[in-house]
Amino acid sequence: MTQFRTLYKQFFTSSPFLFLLGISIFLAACKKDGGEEIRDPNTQMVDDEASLVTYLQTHFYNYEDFQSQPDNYDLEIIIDTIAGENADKTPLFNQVQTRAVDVTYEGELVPHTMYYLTVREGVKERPSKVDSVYVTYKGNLTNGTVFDNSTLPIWFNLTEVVPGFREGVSTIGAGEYTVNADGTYNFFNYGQTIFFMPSGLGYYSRSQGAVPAYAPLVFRVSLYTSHPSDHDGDGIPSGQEDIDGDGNPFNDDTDGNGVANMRDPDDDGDGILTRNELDTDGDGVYDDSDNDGIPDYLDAD
Ligand SMILES: [Ca+2]
Ligand SMILES: [Ca+2]
Ligand SMILES: [Ca+2]
Ligand SMILES: [Ca+2]
Repeated sequence: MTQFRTLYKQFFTSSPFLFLLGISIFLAACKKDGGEEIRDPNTQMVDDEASLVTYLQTHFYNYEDFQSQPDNYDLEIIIDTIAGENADKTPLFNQVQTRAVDVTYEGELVPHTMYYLTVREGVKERPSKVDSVYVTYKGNLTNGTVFDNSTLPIWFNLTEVVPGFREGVSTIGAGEYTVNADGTYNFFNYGQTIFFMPSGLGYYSRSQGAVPAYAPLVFRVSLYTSHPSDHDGDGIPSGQEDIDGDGNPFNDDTDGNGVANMRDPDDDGDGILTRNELDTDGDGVYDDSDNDGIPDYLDAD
């Protein structure tokens, strides 16, 4: 029998401070941070990679519990060292997948690798990297220190979190829920993941609370539900303003005005707002007046 996770849905809970920095760390990085020379991200990535691999090889999670109780949504993801009576456990390293993520540093793309482990897939669609997600999470350093933990779910917009968190959460699907008479929700069949990021996908040279500078981060996340965001209010969800379909809506700028389409209410720069030329006949299909295969909102002529 399925054991539900019963929770209040807090749709308007604000994000904790820790995640609000995020994206612009590299973009805003100057040569020095608090008087210290900022480390070269290419070198740092190699060091972080070594720390993460060691962590993954020497730790395991309670995969046996998840195998034997697939319907128990009260199970917590527990990570422990492979030692003593746990000496025969399968290391995380044998269970992870990798994802390549480029980070822009001083105008150059620096390749990073993050690791992720899907504990439960989740039955619903995966969020795009710019959707809003309703999650619980626990963040720890590779020495085991838990630096942040939310046991009650909160909403994050994935554009406002560190890149590794955005990448990690978008690897799993959301779940389903039923509503109880008392206003609580039962969540089930939701995705759960563990991901492991080099500092370049976290806070890099900044220390934040219990997170020291240049710290690789480990997160355990449950994704209960998600919904698409429309950052520029033009009627197109931000995830669908990924025109080149590379999974990254931050790098699409049809009119070349320096503002990504997901934040540009006039995507083709023709002076007509996207929302006023998207679907003027209201048939649910984006208009293409000159039939050239380019919808009007992306077609300046
Ligand atoms: Ca939009
Ligand atoms: Ca794109
Ligand atoms: Ca737009
Ligand atoms: Ca336009």
